[in-house]
Amino acid sequence: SLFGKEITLTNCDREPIHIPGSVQPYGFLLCLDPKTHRVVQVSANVQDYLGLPPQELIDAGLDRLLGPERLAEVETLLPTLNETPKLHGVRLDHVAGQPFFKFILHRYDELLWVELEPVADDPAGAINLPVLNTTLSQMIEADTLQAFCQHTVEQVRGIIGFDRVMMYRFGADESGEVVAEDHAPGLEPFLGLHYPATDIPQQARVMYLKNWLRFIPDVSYAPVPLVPVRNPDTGRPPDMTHAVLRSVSPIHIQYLQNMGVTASMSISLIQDGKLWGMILGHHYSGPRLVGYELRDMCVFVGKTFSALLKGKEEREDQAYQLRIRENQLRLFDLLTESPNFIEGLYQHRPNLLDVIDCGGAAICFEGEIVLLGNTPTRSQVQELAHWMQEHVTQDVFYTNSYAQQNPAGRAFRASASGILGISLAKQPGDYVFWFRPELIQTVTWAGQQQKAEVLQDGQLHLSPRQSFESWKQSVEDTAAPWKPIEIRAAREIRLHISDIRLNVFNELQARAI
Ligand code: BLA
Repeated sequence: SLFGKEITLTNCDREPIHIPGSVQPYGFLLCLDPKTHRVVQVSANVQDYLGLPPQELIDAGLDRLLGPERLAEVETLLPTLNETPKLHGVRLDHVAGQPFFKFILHRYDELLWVELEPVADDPAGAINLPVLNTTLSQMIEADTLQAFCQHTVEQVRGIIGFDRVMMYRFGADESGEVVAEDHAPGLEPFLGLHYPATDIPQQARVMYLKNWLRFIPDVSYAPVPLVPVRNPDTGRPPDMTHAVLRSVSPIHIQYLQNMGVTASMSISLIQDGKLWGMILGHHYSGPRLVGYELRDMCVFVGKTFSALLKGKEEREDQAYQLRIRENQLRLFDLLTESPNFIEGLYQHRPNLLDVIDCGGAAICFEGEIVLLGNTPTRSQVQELAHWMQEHVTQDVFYTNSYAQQNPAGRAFRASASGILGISLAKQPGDYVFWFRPELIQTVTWAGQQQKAEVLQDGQLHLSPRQSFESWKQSVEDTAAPWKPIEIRAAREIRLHISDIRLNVFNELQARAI
């Protein structure tokens, strides 16, 4: 085993997935010395592709595979390489009857990497500019974040033809949620499912920031070792961060197999240098090879998504802000028109529930309590108001985990793990509250009926369904966080209420005089 005795959720982060010393056999690779261009290491399956024993290639030059013309082509490319893989299509002249190979070339870890993939699809049909153009138009024109994600997964599924393509979005705690998906008819939907942060360990996330695409055309492949496994210069296997054939972590292979996945592809989505999410492709009915150009097109879509994302999110925020503002203004009108202004907060629409996304709201006013929507009980709200009086000095208070501040809050975490509260000016004990339910009450998750089995036959049994328990623990007592625009809206409502009360007070005074 990789770690000796035990694989746990925490030592996952330590598996050195960048130096597996082996490849996936849908192609083969050569590592060259950057100065001499001689082969330092080669994957053992060169034998299957070219009928050459790996030992025979060690220390050889590319002239062993290529005739003078093609050799000259490749030789001019080699000095220009960096860590970004470059594609070059080449026929291996010396090997009779061989098809075209795609040469995928890059430079990394003091080596020149030459990866060779036999041509998998019709190269003429690979890059389809009209399709790409339509894809781009749809992505640019999408006017909600949801539509943007949905178009993107549909386009990627159109390109690669997998059974399922999902948009997987990370939260602040690095857990993830399937926010859009496109799948073949008859498959169980994954939309809305949540998975814990530990399903994608840290070192993998770091790697996915450097390398936009992971492709596993055959999940049941047998890894093929490099010969020799260690680079004689460094004494360790070479760093395969940018190698397309990099062999996948056996732990993750097990995870995919437990899900019934037979081929997998994922594309990074990056915002401000951070992993925002990933496009995940699953195929279930056997191996599925996707040619390099089509994979590159998927990377193009991923980069386009990443570039457009900020604009879409800003637009989404603006739309919400507009909705808040409109409801706020209508609420303010109602407040002014109501004979007892506090009635304006709850008796009509819009009311408190419409202004800010929440599950419920409460008003504590001159000893009365009004409840709206999904809330704690009347006496619990009363206690909350007491707690606020004792512990909170700010005019606006918010938390997405009240139970962390006051353990008594656990009793009503289902309806109010999140609390946004404003004190009504001057009057002690008068508050308006908005409540948000515990996240766990509102999410769909994989494996409701199953107990998490961490160890099975001494092996970690991995699947999204099994790993849910650990995610659940990490979000106990927690609601979705309050957004800055919501907090600002609450503050404005507070100011407006105190304004009205001041006006009423002034009018009364004026009449008294
Ligand atoms: C990698 N785990 C991954 C990847 C994904 C997931 C998307 C990226 C690699 C890929 O493209 O397949 C997780 N895949 C998911 C999730 C869904 C999915 C959540 O389809 C939901 C539908 N994994 C674990 C645990 C460990 C672990 C507990 O669940 C560690 C003990 C390890 N996951 C793990 C490792 C990798 C990984 C090591 C890196 C694989 C590699 O690139 O070599």
